[in-house]
Amino acid sequence: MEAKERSCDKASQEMIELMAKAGRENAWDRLEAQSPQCGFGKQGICCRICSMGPCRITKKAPLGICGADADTIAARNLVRMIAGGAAAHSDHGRDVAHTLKMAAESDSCDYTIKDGLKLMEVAARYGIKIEGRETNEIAKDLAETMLSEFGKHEGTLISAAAYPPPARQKVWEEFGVTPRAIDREIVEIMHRTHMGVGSDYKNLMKQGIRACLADGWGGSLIATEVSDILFGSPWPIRFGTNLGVLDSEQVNIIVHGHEPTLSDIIVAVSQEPEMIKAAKDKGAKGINLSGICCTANEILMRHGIPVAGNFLQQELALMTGAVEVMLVDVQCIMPALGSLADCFHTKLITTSPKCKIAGAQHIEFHEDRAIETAREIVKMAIDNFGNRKGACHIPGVSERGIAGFNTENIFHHLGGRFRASYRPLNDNVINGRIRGAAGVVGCNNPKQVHDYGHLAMIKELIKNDVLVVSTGCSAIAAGKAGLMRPEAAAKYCGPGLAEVCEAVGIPPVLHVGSCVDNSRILTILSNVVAEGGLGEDISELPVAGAAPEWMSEKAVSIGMYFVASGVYTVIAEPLPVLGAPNLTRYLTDEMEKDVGGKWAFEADPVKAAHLMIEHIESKRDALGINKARERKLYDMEDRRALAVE
Ligand code: NFS
Ligand code: SF4
Repeated sequence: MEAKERSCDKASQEMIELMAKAGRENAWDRLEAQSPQCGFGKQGICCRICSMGPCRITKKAPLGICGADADTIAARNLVRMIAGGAAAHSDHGRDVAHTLKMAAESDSCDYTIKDGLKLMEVAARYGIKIEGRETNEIAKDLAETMLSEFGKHEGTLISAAAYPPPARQKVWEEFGVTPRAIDREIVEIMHRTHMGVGSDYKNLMKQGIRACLADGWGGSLIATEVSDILFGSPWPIRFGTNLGVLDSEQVNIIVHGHEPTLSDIIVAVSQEPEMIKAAKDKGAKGINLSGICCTANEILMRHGIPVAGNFLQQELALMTGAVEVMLVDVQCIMPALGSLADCFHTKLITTSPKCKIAGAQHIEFHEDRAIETAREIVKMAIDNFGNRKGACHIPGVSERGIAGFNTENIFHHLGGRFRASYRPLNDNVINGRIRGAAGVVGCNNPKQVHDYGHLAMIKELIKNDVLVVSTGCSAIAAGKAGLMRPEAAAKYCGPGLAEVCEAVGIPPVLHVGSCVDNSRILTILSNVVAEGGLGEDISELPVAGAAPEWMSEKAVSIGMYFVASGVYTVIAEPLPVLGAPNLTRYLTDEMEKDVGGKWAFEADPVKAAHLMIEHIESKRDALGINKARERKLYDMEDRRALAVE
């Protein structure tokens, strides 16, 4: 298969070709070796939950040995995927909450509270007393309250009552899916899907819904809020992206994975004058830090650190031969990196006790000696600079853009300096300049042409005046394609969206962070509802979601919490349920009656964009904002409202 059938990204094509020439294997080659993939797995109708099985559902054998049918088996498999995804996000949330507790309790901790204002806002939502108290006391109470949200035995999540619109909370209450404790919902999935517990697919899905809500409005939201408190809230910031950000003359350190606790400290340490001097002593021009996957997004949003690439570029980055250290924590790290790093001087370093990889060196990272460990790792990279084997091969391809948008600062950008509110956004949706908004998020998947699904979909959406917010590997794809430059508005947008973007100076695709930061999209939607004029519930908004190249269990949890929050969500690779007709009908149709949102599966990204646009227009019709109205010219007041510094 030719490189351009594998990726539409120029830098990646170059590296894929290089790998082929060098006889080195990557995810695309392994996909070919795995093909054809198992049809039972694909359709979700293989069960190996007990040792009477494995059972596969066929016409001849429509029931597993225990009597489970296709709907039961596929539903159990799907909710177990949600458990995996919700666990990954939420365990990350737990770890940052724990770091907050450490920062609050000790003055000598390497972490401090960087955003005191956000701390107050979040503490107030959690019902913590603020007046007359020290920052550290408030932070400690908040951290402890958050940590108890994971395992409490009574009540429901505080955040599920503190963030979503009241109408949304009522939908969940009536349907019986208001999340209780975060860990509890995940454990209950594992219980309910054990052999011989429930077989009613709808009742199984109901628990999947409750668990994903505990992720989106619980664990992930905690990860986002606490990261802002500890590492600083993002602010619009320029950045460079793609493999061309690597520099053959500098010591290259790539951080890869998800949690900001380590990477944020690496940012600080790699800028220390002694470290830079040490690098220069070894003949390098300096230290060049970059990121891959969501940990990249975390330090991009807060420090403008360049992004070397998204999920499918992790092997390609190593192949440059220019990476001294690739430092990984958890999630989306291919085991293949171990043997590939062995072919180069590159040191692959694992840091989490949760993640050890064959072929990698393990340097355990503990929050209580963060700076010390970070210095040790940066020094290893510097010492490794002289060990490169042969010439580096870095594609000369990179792009620039602006990232760093979040729930709070979109206020400033769309509201202007003197009108910090969502009013101008809502007004522009109501008057139709912006038709609506779409969240395009998620992974890469070698089954699709790398990045193509994201880019084709996003371009079609903005061409039709739909504002796009993006996270994760999708955001990286958009950044690499220049869609996060403010100039992209004139080039790619319909006239209404272009007008708004140009007046405000924002790109048409707003980078709102990592995958746990999909929680920011939830809080943005809550704010839009609260601002008024677009209905009472998220399900009434002219919005849609998509993960055109999804692959991970986290993406299933994310998709499901969007759907369960009332958002129509389209994905390319179908959920593994197509062998279960009733379950498929439930997810893609009937579920809307229960929670206000539903799934759609569409492989063609442009067709998928049109499904989203149709949905947005139908919501506009229902809101009564599509009736023919005089389109007033942009008056002075509007301009003032949109002006930024
Ligand atoms: Ni999200 Fe981030 Fe990328 Fe997918 Fe993986 S890095 S948490 S799961 S692949 S977007
Ligand atoms: Fe087969 Fe039922 Fe056991 Fe699954 S739980 S492997 S369907 S017998």
